[in-house]
Amino acid sequence: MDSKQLEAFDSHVAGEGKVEPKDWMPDNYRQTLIRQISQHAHSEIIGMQPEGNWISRAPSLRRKMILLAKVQDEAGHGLYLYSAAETLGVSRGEMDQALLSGKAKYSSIFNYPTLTWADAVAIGWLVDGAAITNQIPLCRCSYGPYARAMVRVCKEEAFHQRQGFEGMMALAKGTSEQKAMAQGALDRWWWPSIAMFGPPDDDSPHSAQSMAWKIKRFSNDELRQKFIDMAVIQAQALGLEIPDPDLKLNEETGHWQTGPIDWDEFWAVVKGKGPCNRQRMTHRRKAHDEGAWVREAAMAFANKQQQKSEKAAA
Ligand code: BYC
Repeated sequence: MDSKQLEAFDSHVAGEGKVEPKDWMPDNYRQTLIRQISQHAHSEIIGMQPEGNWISRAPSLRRKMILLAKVQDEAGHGLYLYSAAETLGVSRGEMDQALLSGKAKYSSIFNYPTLTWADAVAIGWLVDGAAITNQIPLCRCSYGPYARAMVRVCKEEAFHQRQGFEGMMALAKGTSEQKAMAQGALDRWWWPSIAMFGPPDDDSPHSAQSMAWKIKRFSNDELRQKFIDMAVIQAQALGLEIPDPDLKLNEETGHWQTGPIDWDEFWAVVKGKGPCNRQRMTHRRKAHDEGAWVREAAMAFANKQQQKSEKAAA
């Protein structure tokens, strides 16, 4: 590696310059982005499953239409992100294989089941709320294609979060059974949602370098705290109780302090031992196999178009 190139790269990034696909970049920077962007894309695609399960059982036509549109949006996010990762020289096929073989991760949060309609709604409120807290700073990521993809993703996530909160409000202000459903969903999704920000800072191997490269703008714990401060106030507005007897406002810092997070559970889920890991991957592999004919047809069509344009140019 040429030290002058590295120096120029570091000072470009330090001065808030964007890195574009054809620019020189250190190999570790490229590999870090491929890892993060592809895993982010996989999370969007696997993330369609827990909510998708409720499309046929949504309680009204309006809720069904909203949920269908939201799940389609998540597919779109996956596609923007796979495209952004492809600009770094990795193919879609390689990324698919990494997911299907279990080499690449996806977000821990999608390995939990959606037991009731309220769970599907709580995903919109809490999981999309966590996602947007994490993703707004990514709009300022140093890698141009990722930052630009995030701008559109965040606009859609903001809508998703609001529809989730509105759905929770309808349940929380409904009958006592509906309110109990909303509380049950909050009980199930609270801890997984705050763990979703990743391990604590002193146990996060990638954070320091990713922050130096301005890929990450805030640490895992900083983003987690931002989310907790927002969600606690929202839970109060809903009249629901956060399932944490140790939760308290720290008067000095102005931040809400939680009890201990169960990191053993988090790592078990990341390593494949969550309640739904096996189901999510079985479903994904089946969908991939059943989509083989679509990929073949798309390739045949692309080849035909290319031959046509080569013929026209000859
Ligand atoms: N789950 O050093 P760390 C969505 C892994 S999609 C599983 O802190 P980093 C949505 C991490 O990958 C939500 N694994 O890593 C979709 C690393 O392992 P590897 C996804 C996790 O990268 C549909 C190891 O732990 N969002 O929002 O600096 C509907 C050490 O961690 C998790 C994104 O992907 C986890 N939760 O920071 C609704 C956002 N956390 O890779 C919503 C983009 C950590 O070395 N990604 N790990 O094998 C990021 O911002 C960062 O990659 C993370 C982790 C904050 C997630």
